[in-house]
Amino acid sequence: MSPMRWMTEATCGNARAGHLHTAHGIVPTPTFMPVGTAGTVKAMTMDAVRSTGAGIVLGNTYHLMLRPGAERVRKMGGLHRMMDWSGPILTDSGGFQVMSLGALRKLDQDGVTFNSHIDGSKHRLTPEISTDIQHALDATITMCFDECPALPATPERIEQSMQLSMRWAARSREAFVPRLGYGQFGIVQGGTERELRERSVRALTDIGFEGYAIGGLAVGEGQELMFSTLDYTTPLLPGTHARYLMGVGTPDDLLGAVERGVDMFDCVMPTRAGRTARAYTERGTLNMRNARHAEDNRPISPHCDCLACTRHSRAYLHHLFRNNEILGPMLLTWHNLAYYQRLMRTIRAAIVASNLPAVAAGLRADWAAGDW
Ligand code: PRF
Ligand code: ZN
Repeated sequence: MSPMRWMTEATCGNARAGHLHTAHGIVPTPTFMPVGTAGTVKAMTMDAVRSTGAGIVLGNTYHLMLRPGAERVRKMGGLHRMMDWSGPILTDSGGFQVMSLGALRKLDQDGVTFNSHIDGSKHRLTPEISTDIQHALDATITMCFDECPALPATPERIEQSMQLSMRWAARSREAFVPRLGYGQFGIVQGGTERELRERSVRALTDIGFEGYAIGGLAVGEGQELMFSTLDYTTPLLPGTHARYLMGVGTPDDLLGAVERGVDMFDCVMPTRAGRTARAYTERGTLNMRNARHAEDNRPISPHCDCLACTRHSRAYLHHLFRNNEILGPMLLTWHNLAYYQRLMRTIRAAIVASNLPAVAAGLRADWAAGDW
């Protein structure tokens, strides 16, 4: 029974290029996973998602268990079949979403009881229930059930939460059913406390997972503290396994985290920004509602091969957003995901060519230079 595994292709400083080998295909890393929370990458067909070069997408236990329900997803043939994505899918375990979205949540040692943000109905998640649901969804990569406080929090609160998450990690592992090409990731917690991160890594590597996620960051601490936490956390993790920084981030966050040894990312930023008229480009971000685009016949980015850039002008995107036309969010989500995937390919090629420092300096200079 050979589980999913990650293999190194090249390194450059602490940055790694590799491949994730799964039951649903091979994904080059570093990789960005578009967020498909409710069984859809919002405003995108899965053909469009594929065309951007995405190799793996993310789904959410929390949302899918509430609607349509794990059993319904299973009856529809699993999440891959339901959403028409034959590649790997990673599902988050729900704990983080309960704490950020769920109303009237009540945490105990065994799990968490909460009211649905949709209709107020009462639900429960434990490490066992979350893992079972992720099996019913047929997730390629199952995440451990964890919990984390928003930062800043007291060291006592962070320590208690980390210890609870490590007990839950052991229970999540017990509940996990190994299958060929499938895997489960542990989630490192411990806030920005070095000693707590060390203890968390030790607890997880003692259990043993197919990959390791770094959780509890990008929760209000700021980029500098996130980077300094990564600086001492990634070297503690086994060099043989994939590392995933959960819920991150901006293009600059991704670049800095790859330089610190991270291989996988997910974030709502490119998709959410696409629905609110914000375009990511090689020269920073643009607001397509801004009047300066009203008569601009150039594409959003001269380097982009997405549908918005190859077939339409900034002026048209501006018009669509000003009229609240649904095509605006569709085209701009497509563009933003194409940009994120292009960025990851650029970073990966630089690692393989051993020139990441020069390429990173170029990317940062261009972001700072402003629009063409
Ligand atoms: N745990 C889980 N999901 C997450 C996080 C976490 O700590 C974060 C933190 N940035 C985002 N998503 N399970
Ligand atoms: Zn584009």
